[in-house]
Amino acid sequence: MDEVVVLDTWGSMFGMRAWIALEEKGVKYERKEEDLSKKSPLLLQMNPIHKKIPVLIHNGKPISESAIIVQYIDEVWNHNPPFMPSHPYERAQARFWVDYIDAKIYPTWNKMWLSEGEEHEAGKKELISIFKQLEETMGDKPFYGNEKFGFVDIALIPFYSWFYTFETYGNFEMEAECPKLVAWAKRCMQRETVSTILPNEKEVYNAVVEMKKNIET
Ligand code: GS8
Repeated sequence: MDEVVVLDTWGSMFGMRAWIALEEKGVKYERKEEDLSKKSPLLLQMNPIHKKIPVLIHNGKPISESAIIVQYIDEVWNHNPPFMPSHPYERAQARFWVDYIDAKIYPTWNKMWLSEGEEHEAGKKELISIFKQLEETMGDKPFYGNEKFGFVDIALIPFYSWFYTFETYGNFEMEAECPKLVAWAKRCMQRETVSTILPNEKEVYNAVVEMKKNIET
């Protein structure tokens, strides 16, 4: 019997990826909530390099970095439909877009939410252009470049619970800017594995407002 533990924090788009992947594969696991202002000895021991969540602990062995965790889950629990496309070229494309998501969304949001004036405006424009790019490359299939829910969908859908926060801080509307992307997100939300895991968007926003207050005081 496999022992599977996930070290996670509420609201983390990276933590949600591991969580959705496990649910999709029907794996039994225990989720341990980490307080990032007071990291547990277990987190420090299991991810001594980055000291970040999520960490998947499979039979005592740690795996870090959410995109790597999702691919690991796909390889280990391979009795269920794969997240990865079967063709090597399509797999490379999927990895490219997940890498793009990781390199762009969170760093751009991070630049935007604490800044004002020109920097804030530039960050907002960049964030919208990233989502427009993702929307364009998504294609016309029901899921990201694919007929089936897969790797890129798992990597991107957690950000949907942050759309309201991005919109509110950036003063724009995702549905007006990227209608296809929002339609895709709603399709993903029809899956129980996604809708039960993604937190309420207003709660995410309130938590971010609190975080900002704490940084500013
Ligand atoms: C990012 C994880 C991350 O940023 C991944 O797993 O994909 N590239 C990694 N984790 C954050 C919480 S989510 O904002 C974290 O653990 N931060 C703690 C810290 O930086 O000290």
